[in-house]
Amino acid sequence: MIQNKLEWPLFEKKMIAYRDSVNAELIPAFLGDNELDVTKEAAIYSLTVGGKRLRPILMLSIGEMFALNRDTVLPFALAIEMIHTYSLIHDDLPCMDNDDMRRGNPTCHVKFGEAIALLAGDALLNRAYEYLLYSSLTLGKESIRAASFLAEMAGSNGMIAGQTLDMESEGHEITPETLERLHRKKTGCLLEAAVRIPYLLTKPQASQNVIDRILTKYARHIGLAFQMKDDILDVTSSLSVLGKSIGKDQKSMKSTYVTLYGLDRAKILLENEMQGAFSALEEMDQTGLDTSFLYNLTQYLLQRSN
Ligand code: GRG
Repeated sequence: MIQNKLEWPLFEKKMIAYRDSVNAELIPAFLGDNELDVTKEAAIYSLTVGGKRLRPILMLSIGEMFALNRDTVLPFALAIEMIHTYSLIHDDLPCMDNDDMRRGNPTCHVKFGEAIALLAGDALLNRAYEYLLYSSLTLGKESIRAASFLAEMAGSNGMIAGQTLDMESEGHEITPETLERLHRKKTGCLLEAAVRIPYLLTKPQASQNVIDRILTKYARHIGLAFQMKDDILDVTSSLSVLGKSIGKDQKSMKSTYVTLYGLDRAKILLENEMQGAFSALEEMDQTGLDTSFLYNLTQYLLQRSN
């Protein structure tokens, strides 16, 4: 059993503090000294219309768990949110999922047109690495290694491979194995980067990689759980709560955990993944790390309504 759990109000207070600090630093990091133009305006629109900031919060809180200096983790927390936002802008484009609503607001291409939305995504992706590479000049070798890992997780064998499978799977039923592979890549890889990068930044010795193994286990379970929850919300929630169109997957004949297994079984699969995540946290707890915030965050993922 995990020893330390936070009282829920304290957890919420910490979540708000993390989210506020990300929100305060995200736009300055994206814009730098550059002048605004319509592409940057479109990118800033998508960065500021909402978003739970889950990936930066994972990074900052895990960084704290390892007693890392916040300035070491922050560039990664900001860069991963830029990459995540680029992926959502491109995912919503007419040539991909063709969505009108995201984060409770019109999607980037609805607001700014398709060409500018495409460029806004490109701008976010490039700025994320520009910002990281520049930060690495002072942060050193480990941060270059961590940036390379982020690129791998977001790249053509990671998130983009997942999106490719997603595009290919439209219009026909896929096997449960393909569905799992798709989501391990599309949703899971970026979450895995968020969970493992703070540890990579601690300059771990090869002999300590038991921690990395536990973090990987934790990340992979929350990755699948996150997607299962997303699929469940797609049929049980509403546009006003979720902030994006619902029932889209079924309309575009995409296989989801709900279409393949049914709602009740999808809920059981979600519960199993969450148990896997909690068991990884218990292993982490036994190494002497303070997993209390992560414990509550994992519960929050299970309970989230958007
Ligand atoms: C276009 C290369 C490319 C990739 C797109 C992430 C992705 C790949 C598509 C998003 C499709 C989707 C809705 C996946 C479900 C899980 C997910 C990533 C949801 C959005 O993440 P949240 O809930 O979003 O963290 P907020 O808005 O809170 O940041």
